[in-house]
Amino acid sequence: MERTLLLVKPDGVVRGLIGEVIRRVEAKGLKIAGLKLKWLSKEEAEELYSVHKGKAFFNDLVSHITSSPVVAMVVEGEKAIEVVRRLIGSTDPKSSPPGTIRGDLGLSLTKNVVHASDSLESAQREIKVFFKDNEIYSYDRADAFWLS
Ligand code: FUP
Repeated sequence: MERTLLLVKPDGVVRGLIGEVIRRVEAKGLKIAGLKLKWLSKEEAEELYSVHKGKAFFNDLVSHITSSPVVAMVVEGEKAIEVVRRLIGSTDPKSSPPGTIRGDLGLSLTKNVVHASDSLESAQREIKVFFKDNEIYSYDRADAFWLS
């Protein structure tokens, strides 16, 4: 099974959208294998966004993601990385399709409600920013039969 990192970003947390994001992950049939509230340090934020270092928007990204705690989830399922990317929608909420998390819940490019890993390599690196191995759990959903 594939694992990915999904974050409810500070704008999602302070706007009271934690439950709405988790609801969509659960309703889709994905499994939440890890879950925590964490306030990132500047260094952790720079590691999370290391691929964007040097870009014009890097400082704004780091400053936003460290402005309140975030909710971090390890989401597990078949093709979880691609499925969660489709669930969240495209980067800019203004043009993200209705039905997606960003399309339904936001307007701002930087404050775009959620973050999700975009590849296996980034998922493995990003999960380590938030979770130790023993904070990620294996268990079965009761409806697994109906979702496979
Ligand atoms: P995504 O993977 O959809 O989160 O998008 P990117 O990795 O391209 O961008 C990472 C974050 O940078 C997004 F949350 C939005 C933000 N961003 C800007 O603020 N300005 C830009 O021009 C591009 C991205």
